[in-house]
Amino acid sequence: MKLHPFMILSVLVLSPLLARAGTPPPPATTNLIRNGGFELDADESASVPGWGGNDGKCDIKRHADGSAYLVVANAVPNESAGCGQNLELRPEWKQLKVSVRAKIEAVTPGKEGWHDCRVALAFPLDKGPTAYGTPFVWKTAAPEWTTYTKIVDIPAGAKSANFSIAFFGSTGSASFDDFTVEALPASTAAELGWGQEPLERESPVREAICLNGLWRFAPDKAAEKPDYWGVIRVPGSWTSWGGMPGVERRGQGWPAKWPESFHAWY
Ligand SMILES: [Ca+2]
Repeated sequence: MKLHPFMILSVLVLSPLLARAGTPPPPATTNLIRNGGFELDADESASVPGWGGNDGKCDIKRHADGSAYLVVANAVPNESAGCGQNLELRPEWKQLKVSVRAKIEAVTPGKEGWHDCRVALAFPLDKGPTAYGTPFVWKTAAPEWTTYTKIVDIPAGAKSANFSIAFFGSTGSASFDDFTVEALPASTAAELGWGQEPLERESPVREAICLNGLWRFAPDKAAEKPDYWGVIRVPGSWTSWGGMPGVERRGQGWPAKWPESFHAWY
């Protein structure tokens, strides 16, 4: 895709202008979710420690080996069931690697496209509407225990992430265990981001994909110079304008300063 500079203006306008401060990232393998294995105080009825929003439709059950897992079930059409957890984000985190082991016994979707079983992920923003990075959606049963993993971009300016494991406006029953979330700093994110943008099925005939993320990017000589390709965030700025995110990795031989007339490849 070849873009003229004026096309970038629309990206600039849509993006929150928040600078990123620097603090050391935690080890990449740290699970940021509290009680993601559902083992804490698992025998306390109607309580899932670390998880809020439980309205009695979340329960703890046991595998054959005695370890605990979460069951979410809703039998009333047009109602919802689930529990959630809020995660504070650090400015240097670029992406979240979300993983869960799940067994979806039954799902009957509701009227709206989001009325299904899902691990929902919302990023409330100070400026603009809440951004969504929903990692996993089930509209039909998947009755074998399966580990699902996805890498989700953190929108610029997001200070927290709200996770929900839920049936929204739908009925069914599902089991979950080993819920983990790891933060990926910029260097790791640049290696893992391509082609893993969240894909959401809105109906049997309609899917939506968010193209925000890390893109390969090069000034105008990309075709004849393979090493010229770098990495940029979308949305983002070619320059450091307004402190907003932009170039993650420069290509070899890029000019120190952009020329007045400038074309680029994404
Ligand atoms: Ca467990």
